[in-house]
Amino acid sequence: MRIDIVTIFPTFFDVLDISLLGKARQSGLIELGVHDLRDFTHDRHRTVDDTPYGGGAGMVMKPEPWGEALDAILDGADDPVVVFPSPAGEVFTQRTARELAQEQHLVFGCGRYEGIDQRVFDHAASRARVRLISIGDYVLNGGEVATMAMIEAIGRLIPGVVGNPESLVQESHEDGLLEYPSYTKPAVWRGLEVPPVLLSGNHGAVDAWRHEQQLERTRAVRPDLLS
Ligand code: 6GU
Repeated sequence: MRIDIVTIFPTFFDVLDISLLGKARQSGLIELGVHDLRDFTHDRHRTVDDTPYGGGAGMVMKPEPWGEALDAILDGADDPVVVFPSPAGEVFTQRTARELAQEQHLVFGCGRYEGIDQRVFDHAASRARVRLISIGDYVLNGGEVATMAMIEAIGRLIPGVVGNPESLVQESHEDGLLEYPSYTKPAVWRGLEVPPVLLSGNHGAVDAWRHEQQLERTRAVRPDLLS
C-alpha cells in the first residue's frame, strides 16, 4: 500500500520509522510519502491560512496550496482514496479500517486551525474518492493525531504487517465484542490468582469462559455494541 500525507507538521510522522509500521516500510509492504503543505506556497511567509469569509473566529486553510499539493500526489495516481480527518466526518471504526486496508493508495490531508476551504474537498471529490473521517466525539487541534491513529489501525490489517494473523481475530471490536482479560506467569502475583479455568488445560472450558468474559465486559462498559 502507498500512503501519502499532506501536513504542515511533517516531522510529526517521523515516528512511523519505528515499530511495526517501520518494519512494514522496510520490507516494502507500506510505502510512505510525507509532504509539507508549505512547500506548495509561493509567498515569502509560506502562508497556508487566511481569515474566513463571512467572519468568525480563527483562520481557514487557503485552497491554493492544498490544490497544488493534491495535484502533485493525485496526477497519475491509480484510483486513490483521499481521507480528510475532520470532526465533521463519519466516525472511524474497525469496519472503516478494514475497508481502507483493501486500498492500494491512501492520501491523508491533515487540516489545522478551524478547517480547510470547502472547495478543496469539493475539487478533490471531482477527481478521487474522498472521505471525511472523525476518530471520535471530541476535539483535536488538527488532523495529524487522527491520521496517525488511522494509519496504525489500517496498517496492521495489511497482510504480512502483523506477524501472527491469529492475533488479529481475537481482538476487541473484530467480533463486535470487547476482548477477554489476559494473564501470563506467575500463577499468583502479589496475592492475585490467575482464574483456575485457564490452568485447567480444558480448551472448551477456556473458550466458554473467555466468551462469557467478553459478554460481561461489553455489557458493563459498552452496552451499545450489543444492540
Ligand atoms: Cl479527524 N480532527 C480533529 N481536528 N478533531 C477530531 C477528529 C479529527 N476526530 C475527532 N476529533
